[in-house]
Amino acid sequence: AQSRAATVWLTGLSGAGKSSIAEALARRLQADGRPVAVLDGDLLRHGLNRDLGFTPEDRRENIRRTAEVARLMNAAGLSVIAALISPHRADRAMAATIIGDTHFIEVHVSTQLAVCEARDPKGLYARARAGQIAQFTGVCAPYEAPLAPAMTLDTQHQALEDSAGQLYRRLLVHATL
Ligand code: GGZ
Repeated sequence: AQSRAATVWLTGLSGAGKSSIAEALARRLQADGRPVAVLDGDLLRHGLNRDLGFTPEDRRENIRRTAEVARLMNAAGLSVIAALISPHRADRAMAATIIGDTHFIEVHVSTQLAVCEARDPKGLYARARAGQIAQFTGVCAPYEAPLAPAMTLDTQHQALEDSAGQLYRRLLVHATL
């Protein structure tokens, strides 16, 4: 089958491993000579989305802008790996509509809260538990898991690099990217 540019959309809690999987997957695809860009929520919030916070409205706008960028990149022939918490089903559905349902591959990085919280690489969960971060996903703001993701990656029982490899093989088998 003919490969074509699409967007892999990684959703999951803070600390679930989305960014690491996105970078590892991008390296594999780039090694194959496939043009790919990573859109990381945390990084976009330093530039394009620096005016946005974490209210439901701001998260929705964050996801809308990121999806519009992904759409433009896909149209230019560049595949995209997006890594955003994107905690609301309705917002991910909006992203799918913007990008185009047939170009949107939803992947749940399903690492459970207790594991993310034990990792706490940036100390954000501890600060959220101490009441120092409002609306922190999983602590005092909701996360709605996908009901029918294209794939679910469990980073609790396998290394991040193995999750990336699993996703990479799946994309190749389906000639998605
Ligand atoms: C969730 C927060 C918050 C709150 C700061 N809730 O794991 P990180 O630290 O490095 O990446 C997270 C990032 C979340 O940005 P997203 O654009 O992915 O979120 S969303 O899709 O919901 O718009 C986290 C950090 O920002 N962070 N405050 N209150 N994550």
